[in-house]
Amino acid sequence: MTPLPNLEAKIVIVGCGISGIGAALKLIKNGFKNVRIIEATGRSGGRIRTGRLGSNIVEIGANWIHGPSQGNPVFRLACQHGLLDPADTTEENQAMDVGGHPPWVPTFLRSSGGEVEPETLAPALEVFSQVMETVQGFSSSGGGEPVASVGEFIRTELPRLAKDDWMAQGEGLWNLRMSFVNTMLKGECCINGTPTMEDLSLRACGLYQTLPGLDCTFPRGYEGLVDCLMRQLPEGTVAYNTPVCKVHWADGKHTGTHPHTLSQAHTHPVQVECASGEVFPADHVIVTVPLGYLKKHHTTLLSPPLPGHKAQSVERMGFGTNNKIFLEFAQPFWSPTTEVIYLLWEDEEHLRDTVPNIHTHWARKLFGFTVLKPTERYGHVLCGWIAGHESEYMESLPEAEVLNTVTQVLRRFTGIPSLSVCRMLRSQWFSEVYTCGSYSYPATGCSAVDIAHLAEPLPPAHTHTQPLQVLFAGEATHDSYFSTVHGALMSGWREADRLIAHHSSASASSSSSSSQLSSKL
Ligand code: 6YU
Repeated sequence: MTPLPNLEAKIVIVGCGISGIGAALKLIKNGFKNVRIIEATGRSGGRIRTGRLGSNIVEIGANWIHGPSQGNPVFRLACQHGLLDPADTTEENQAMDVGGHPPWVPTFLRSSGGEVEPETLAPALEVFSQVMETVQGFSSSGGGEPVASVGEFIRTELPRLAKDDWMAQGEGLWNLRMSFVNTMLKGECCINGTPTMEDLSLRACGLYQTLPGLDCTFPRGYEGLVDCLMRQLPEGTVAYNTPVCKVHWADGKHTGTHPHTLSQAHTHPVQVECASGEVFPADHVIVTVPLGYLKKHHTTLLSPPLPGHKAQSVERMGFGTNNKIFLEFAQPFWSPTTEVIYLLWEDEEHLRDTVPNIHTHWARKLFGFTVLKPTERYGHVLCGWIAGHESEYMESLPEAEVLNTVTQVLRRFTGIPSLSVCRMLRSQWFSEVYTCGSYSYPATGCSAVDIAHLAEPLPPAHTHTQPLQVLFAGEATHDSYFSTVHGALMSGWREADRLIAHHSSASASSSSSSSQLSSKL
């Protein structure tokens, strides 16, 4: 007979994003009675956040279900709760394999004003795609990379494949196609969440796995999913506006720093100390704070601090910024079929995805805009995408300055001097004190081992005297779906399963030792 877990164990989850909510629900559904979530802010959902631009809903954080098919638990839950457009859930959509790059209908605008025909850029797209495929090949074969970063590889490989062919067609065309390559590099910075492609590990970028399915959105907002899950939690599970400042645990080497009396520290090995002074004693804590927050605070958040190998992986793994700038227009300047508008700067140094001067040129890092569809639902709204330090700088500027700069850029690229924006809303993920950026990426120098270290619980090898105490979940701890909502959710479930298994085996060994004892008696 399978032994029953100790359902009385006190479990505290730090963070009420999708990974924390997922962990709590799984534990409660498995009968655990003492599960609390402690959340620093006044809301649930973390980086899933739906906002408003006038009467439109817009996603400030996560946008799409990446790979909406049966292998994706976010898709399954969204279907169960009726949160998607039926047209997005067809077998046909689920079977489409887009490899993380949905085939959007593009419009290309150039900095000298006006459109560039897609056919003119087709050879550049072909070469760029070819190089990116080679990049994936290195990662999947697990070795033999000639250089450390994806950016460095592209800088050496792309001109080798492109130069003679494109040069033969004239310098103007060569330059235009190289501008397109810069735009694609800036787009990849947004997708991967890296400041530049030089920061993305050639060895590790292929760890990220895509799922089949044509990416889709939540017509009534991503936060609808969070609301459905939160309704299943018992009332009072979450303590809001309660930042955790220290997690006290026992590694058996350091003398305790527990803020509570010795007797309480004895009965509950972990003490979760909050900025308010409140202390939550626990048997186990699941820490789900974003990697950006952990990078900044890990030396003080845990006492004793993280073991060296885990701290090094926290520092080595990347956590970057990707922001959105939503713009609403009275009338569209794009065609009804356009799904993405790319900006091609024709006067830039080739093969560069950073700007020469952030203060004066930050807006050049915008790779372009996606069009919010369908128009009947959203009106005429574009979403600009900007990654990296340029994006972080943008956050620091007054809203009016951002609006003015982006309007100037669009006037220049469209050649419409009267173009104006009705409303603007931007995200500021780097400035969010409990997030410190957007999502994780495998930085140059990282490998799968670093992600494994991030997910490793404390103490790493638990024994009867050193029980399992601090567990780690959150998107950055998922070995193949990091940087996504489904990766975050699955990481929360993984840690809940770890605790369920831990308590089952603990009760198995205690029941077997008690049966050994009774047989002796
Ligand atoms: C996805 C998408 N998407 C755009 C943008 C962003 C993200 N993602 P949470 O942060 O949610 O929760 C932690 C909680 O902890 C939080 O509430 C804190 O307040 C709290 N906390 C912190 N400190 C605390 C303390 N001290 N005490 C108490 N509480 C504390 N994902 O699937 N589709 O379209 C996008 C996008 C702008 C910012 C996204 C997307 C990422 C997800 O939003 C994110 O992973 C999860 O929501 C995180 O949940 P969580 O629970 O872990 O943390 C190589 C290669 C790589 C290839 N990567 C490409 C993949 C593409 C990913 N793309 C994403 C793109 C967009 C546009």
